Order: sequence, then C-alpha cells, then structure tokens
Amino acid sequence: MTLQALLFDVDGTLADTERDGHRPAFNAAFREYGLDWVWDAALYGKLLAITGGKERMKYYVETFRPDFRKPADFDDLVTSLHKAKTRHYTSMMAEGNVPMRPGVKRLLGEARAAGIRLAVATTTTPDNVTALLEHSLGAGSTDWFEVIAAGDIVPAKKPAPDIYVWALERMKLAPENCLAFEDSENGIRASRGAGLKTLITINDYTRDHDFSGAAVVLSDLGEPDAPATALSGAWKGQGYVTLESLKALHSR
Ligand code: XBP
Ligand code: MG
Repeated sequence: MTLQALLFDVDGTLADTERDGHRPAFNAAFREYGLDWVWDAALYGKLLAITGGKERMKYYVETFRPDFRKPADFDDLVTSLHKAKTRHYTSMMAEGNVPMRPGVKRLLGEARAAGIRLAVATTTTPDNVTALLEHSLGAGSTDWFEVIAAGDIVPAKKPAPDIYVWALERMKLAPENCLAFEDSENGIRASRGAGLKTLITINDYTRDHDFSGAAVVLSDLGEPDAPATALSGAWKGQGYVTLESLKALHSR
C-alpha cells in the first residue's frame, strides 16, 4: 500500500489553538451575553473531554453549573453564543498570533512537492479553520487541502470516526493509503475508528491521554534545528518528521 494522503486534525495538531484561541473566544462570547461563565485554563482542560463548541457549552452547564436556570430557548442561546464565539475566534486569528506548531509548515510543503494529497478532519467550525490557515500558515494555504472536513457536516463529532470517514469517502481513498495526525484521545479514537494509522503530537492538554493504537507518539513534528522527542512507538526517523520517515512508518 503506497502512502497517498495525509489527514490532519487542526486544534492542538496544526496549532495550539485551544488555551489561547478557543478558550478566550468562548469567554468573550459569555461576557457579550452578560453571563457569569468564566473558563479558566484548568477548567477548559476538563471541558475538552467534549469536542465541538456547542456541545462543550451544554456539557459545562450540565456538569459544572447546576445553578444555571436554563431559559426555554436554551438551544437557541447556545447557537447564538457559538456564533459570537466564532466571530471572536476568527478575528483573533486574523491577528496572526497563533503560529503553526513546529514542523507543520515544512512537512506540508514537502508533501505538496511530492504530490501527496492533503486533507483536514476536525470538529471545529469551517470558518475557524480558514481563519487559522490563511493567517498563520499563509494566504491561499486553504487550497493546499483537497478536502476540509469540519464542524457540523457530520452530526457525530470525534471520538466518532464519522469526520474521517466523510473525508476518505470524498477523496475516494482507502484508509490503508493514508496517515492521520492527531493530538488527543478523542482524536485518535476517531482516526483509528476510521481505520487510519495515526501519528500523535502531544500538547500540554493532552500529554496524559491514552494513545494506545498510535503508530508513534512524538512531542511535535520537529525541525532540523529543534528535534522532536519520541514518547512511545517505534520511531526510526531523524530528529524531525520528514515525508521519507512517514513513508517508512506507513509501510510498517
Ligand atoms: C477540537 C474541538 C473544537 C474546538 C471548538 O477538537 O474540540 O470543539 O475546541 O470548535 P479536535 P467550535 O481537535 O479533536 O477536532 O467552537 O468551532 O465547535
Ligand atoms: Mg485536536
């Protein structure tokens, strides 16, 4: 089986968007609506158990705010809050202050040059993906990805495999011809559920997650002058992830 495509998660994998991107955007939306909901960095780590912003807000109310008197139109409130949150998030991304993680831009460039197909599979809202890519990866970089599978296009979000299955079907690819890149337990459950060999790069929110089933767990993708650390799995690459090392990983 040859390696034909790379499928990337976004939040936590391409960039560290959660703590200083999504979280303050949620808080700004809560303030805008006069709510006393404040998500600090530690609480947000617990809320990440649930993927999807609307789902996360509902989980917060159910689990952490039994005192909150839900209005009759609670679902509408959540929808409005989420629209406001997306507005805050995309304008924050437009400032371009959230960089790609180490090695991401280099590896994407290498894959593109070699004709490897690229896709995104994420639970986040499509506008958020575009904002991050255009302002942090580079203008026009959205077009590098043949398919951007995002948000509510599948009703069941990660850890359900649906978003990966959707992307694979669109690309008419078998999972055996691809590699997935993830950063979280919900993410790898989704990618493995779709039959994808998966490379993990951890971050501060996910370093203690269960990554059993990962082909390899790394600190990050690494750069020639800033090598990555292998945390588990057999990694025979150099100090940084190259297309050649991915092909070797894929064929094992
Ligand atoms: C990402 C998420 C997203 C974002 C918020 O998970 O959980 O919910 O935090 O996005 P993954 P929205 O990286 O596993 O795809 O608010 O746009 O839903
Ligand atoms: Mg992620």
